[in-house]
Amino acid sequence: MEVKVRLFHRCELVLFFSFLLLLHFRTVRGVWPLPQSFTSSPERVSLQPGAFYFTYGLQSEVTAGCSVLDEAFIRYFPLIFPDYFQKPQDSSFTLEVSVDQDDCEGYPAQDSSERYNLTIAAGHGILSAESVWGALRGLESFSQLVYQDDSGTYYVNKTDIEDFPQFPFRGILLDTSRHYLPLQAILKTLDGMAYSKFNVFHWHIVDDPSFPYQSRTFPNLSSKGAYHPSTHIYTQTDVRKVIAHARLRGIRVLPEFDSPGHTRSWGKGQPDLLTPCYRGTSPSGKFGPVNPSLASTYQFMSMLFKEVSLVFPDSYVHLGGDEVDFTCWRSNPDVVAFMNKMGFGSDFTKLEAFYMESIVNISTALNRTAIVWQDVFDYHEKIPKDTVLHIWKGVPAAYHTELARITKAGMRVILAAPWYINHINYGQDWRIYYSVQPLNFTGSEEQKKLVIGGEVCMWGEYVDATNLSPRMWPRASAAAERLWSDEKQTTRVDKAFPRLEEFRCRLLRRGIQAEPLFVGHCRHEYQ
Ligand code: CP6
Repeated sequence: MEVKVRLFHRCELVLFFSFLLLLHFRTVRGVWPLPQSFTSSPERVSLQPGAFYFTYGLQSEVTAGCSVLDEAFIRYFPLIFPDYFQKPQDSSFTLEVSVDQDDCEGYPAQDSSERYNLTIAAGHGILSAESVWGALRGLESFSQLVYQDDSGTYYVNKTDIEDFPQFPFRGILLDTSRHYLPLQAILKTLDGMAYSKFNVFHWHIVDDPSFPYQSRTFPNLSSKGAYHPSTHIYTQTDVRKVIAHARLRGIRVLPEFDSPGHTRSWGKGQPDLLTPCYRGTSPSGKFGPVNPSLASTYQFMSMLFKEVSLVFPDSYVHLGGDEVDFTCWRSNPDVVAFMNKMGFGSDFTKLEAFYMESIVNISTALNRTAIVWQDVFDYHEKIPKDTVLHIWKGVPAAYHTELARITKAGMRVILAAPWYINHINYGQDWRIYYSVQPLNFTGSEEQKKLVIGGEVCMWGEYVDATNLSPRMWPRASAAAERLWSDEKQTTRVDKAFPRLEEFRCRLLRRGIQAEPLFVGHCRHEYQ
């Protein structure tokens, strides 16, 4: 009798300690951003790089020859085994990948499934997904589960993951107009994005200071408008490389050609596009926004966006529409005459609305869904219903009002306002990015469904290739977890801290210069 009771006690203790261990593995070792459902056992399986295999499952619609996954297997091998050296092998491990749809030659899209299930057992793992894009997310998670002990042996714990993103749109904006970013800096950013499960590269490719996009239709735009006509441009080949690199990582490329404001550089290579500003009765020699009173403007825009739709495969295009200054339009007699002809009186927001509506219609005719900055809604609530509004105002906290106001009108939104990562502060500002609650605004369930995601913006006034990476990482990863993971499981910033520290060390190990969160060290420092 006594023996029985003692045994029972011992069992309880064992249970208790395995529970503690489980908690330990849940909170310390693991995957960033946190999977929706994650169970890990303290039982570990050793992995030997020389006897580790990726295979396609027998039921998989996608098999060898699928570029997205074949190339991902090659990429992930050294990420899983960072300092691989040949040792005698005695047991093998196979990660079997199965995908339901053969979407290997296509591009990731707004409605692509990124869901995956991952099970790790002795000797093998099973990764299943509806699409190759989901399989990529699962490979990333798998690569983050593998660790080394002090002797260098690799292990993975027995694990079950069921995972899918909270929001379908998880973007990063790079601004290549304020400073030119060399192609390598963009490609490296795409690598970092894949590690944090971001899926949209919003390329704010041109703006006032420079026009680096080399257009086939209008080559003068970059030959006259770029910082340098041949070294500071993105050729068609460069753009194709960016799109291909992104596709292989399940990342969409969303080009932005911002107008009618933010277009000073366009004027250098395209005469008569911008509005000549007047001082009194004569032109001052300065130029303002795109001239909305000329038919030639709309012909030019049609041709430019026709080209954009052929070069960029994504079905969304960003049309800008932010921060238009009316001073120059107001000064120009031709614009004022056009206002009268159109019956706009002296309300320049009507003129701006007319212009944006024309540009949105041009992109709709090209089968593109338009994304515009929220300014467009502020002066034109009747914008076509499938247009997506990009919320950038309301920093630091009033963006909830903006979300409520715009979704109330039934419009879809992307939230950028709380994630202006080009801003820097002393201390741990990642905590602010992490604590954003995109759905914590007053509104119906229907309204909440209209929040399709969020975006981290890296405006380029003070950023070029020298400081891009440490300013981006790991702070952007804090927003990545907010956009991927279940908000209820990721409320505690103090719990996120050791996980983000570990993830930051992983970024260093993978050659991404990510700044430290606080005092400390990584087992492998940045080389
Ligand atoms: N460039 C463009 C910018 C900004 C916007 N559009 C911007 C404005 C204010 C802040 C940060 C960025 N630099 N084209 C607004 C969307 Cl605080």
